[in-house]
Amino acid sequence: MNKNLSFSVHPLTSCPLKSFPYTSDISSLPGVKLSYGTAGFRADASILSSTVYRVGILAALRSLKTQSVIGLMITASHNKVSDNGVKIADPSGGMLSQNWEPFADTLANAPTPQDLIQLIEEFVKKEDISFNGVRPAEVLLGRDTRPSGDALLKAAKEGITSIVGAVATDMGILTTPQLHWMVRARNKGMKASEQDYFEQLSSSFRCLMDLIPSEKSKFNGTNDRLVVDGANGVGGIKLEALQKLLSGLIIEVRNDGENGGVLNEGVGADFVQKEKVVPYGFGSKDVGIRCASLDGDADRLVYFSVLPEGSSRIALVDGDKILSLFALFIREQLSILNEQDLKNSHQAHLGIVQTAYANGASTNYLKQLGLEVNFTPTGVKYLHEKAAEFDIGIYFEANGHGTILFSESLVGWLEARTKELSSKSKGSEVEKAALRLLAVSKLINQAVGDALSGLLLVEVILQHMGWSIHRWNELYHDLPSRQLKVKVADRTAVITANAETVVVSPPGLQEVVNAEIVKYPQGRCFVRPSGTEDVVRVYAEASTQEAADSLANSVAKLVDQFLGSKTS
Ligand code: G16
Repeated sequence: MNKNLSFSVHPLTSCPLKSFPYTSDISSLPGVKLSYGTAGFRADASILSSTVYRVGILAALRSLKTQSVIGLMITASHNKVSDNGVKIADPSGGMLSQNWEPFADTLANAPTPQDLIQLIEEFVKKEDISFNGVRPAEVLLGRDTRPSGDALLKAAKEGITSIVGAVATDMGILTTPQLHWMVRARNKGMKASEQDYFEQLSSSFRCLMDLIPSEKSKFNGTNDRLVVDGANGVGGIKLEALQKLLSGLIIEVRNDGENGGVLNEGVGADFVQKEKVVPYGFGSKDVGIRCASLDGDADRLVYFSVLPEGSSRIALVDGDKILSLFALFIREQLSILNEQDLKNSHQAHLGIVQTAYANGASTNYLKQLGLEVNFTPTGVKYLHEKAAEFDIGIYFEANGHGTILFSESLVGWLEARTKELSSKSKGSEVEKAALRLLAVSKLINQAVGDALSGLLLVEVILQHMGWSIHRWNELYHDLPSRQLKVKVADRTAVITANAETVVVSPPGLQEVVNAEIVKYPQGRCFVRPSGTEDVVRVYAEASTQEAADSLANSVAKLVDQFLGSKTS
């Protein structure tokens, strides 16, 4: 390992690298090809130090280029505990600009130190990146609770501080959305500590609770109780801290990682959503209680209730239903403003964004509400970008990853209008609707999907509606569905189009999938390569569970025939 290779990145830029460790991991692993993928690099933690070091360099360069604070999060989210990963938060708090992903890929896969140096030199020149001596690069670092996080954090710091003047600020163990929130807040000149995050969430939650119409029944008895599965990750720990600032809600956190449970193993949002069974620690004692599940880094949220049959089955309330609940509430507030506020020049445009995984019944429901529904490929980066085109854009993946975006111009208008109304029409329905929307824009994470802020918004909307989880779940009935993973020799051989609904390569695969789909009433099925795991995913929907299972199984077999099983 070449620990201290000094060199100058580009003679014109005065942007030298001081040291160059972790160079050999990737080149010593023939056949390993890393891709920035759906949400950053992910792999077995033991091979990631080189990658994390290199992403540290990338983060510092991104900070110099944008003259802003950048975030670097070490997490593999819903993946198993022995995996880890690394991703970048851009100045807005959103995902790394897609323009930089090819650079991230080549950087991570550069086989030798010389290749790496050359790549950086070329990129710095092309992007005209320099250190002007005034504003050094600054990167905020976060990590989840994975045991490998500490060592990888060190690698990230070394990568960042390889760039002259660059500052790496360790924000500690965080949820992924907390780090994204902090990056956004820092770049907006706002207070950005964890305490500030908790205070913003709790004060906007309080504001929404105070605005619940008095005639609506507030939660009582078992209804003010929520039991949360923390996936044995960071989310449960943070929720326990946050709930100290909340009133009107009793939260019991299970699987908070304290009792020897393993991260994401038989627990967490991904497990609950895919397997549709109770997570570890839940059972017949919980029948009738509102339950929620976070994933390993708390960027996903699903709800469920335990079914009374004495089995481990649940009624799942997934990301699509969370989206529908949010859409109903936002639509209600917007229609008050759009119809009753004569001074409303804004007439905000509400848009919905889903992926092909959205249950067909949810899309029909949203369309029946008269809402505009858009589709993007899987990956928050795509949904977020689309949602940002609206005054209010609500995006959710069925897996529970999503948020609500408010345009700056709408937030500005709401701020001004609520001030005007507080002097002229205090207590009016119009004022309350504007205040509610403003509070939602502060409660719900504007940078990325956030299970903690999403959970608080669900809770307050249920109280606003006077709804139980069962009433909420009755909004529409999901079509039975099944998701399968197929291990193949090379998942990158699958290329899709039309928001991942059509396979364009390998040739002929889509045709045989189509021939299967037509055999099933209300059949729908698609095939796509995962961006976070080395598998091809198959999703099928049909009028009965048996049919959905059968469609998914036959298509999985076709995928296997076309692509060949993985040999390892
Ligand atoms: C990440 C992305 C999500 C995506 C999920 C699964 O979630 O942020 O947008 O839905 O991976 O992606 P794929 O099917 O490509 O593996 P997380 O929660 O793991 O960060």
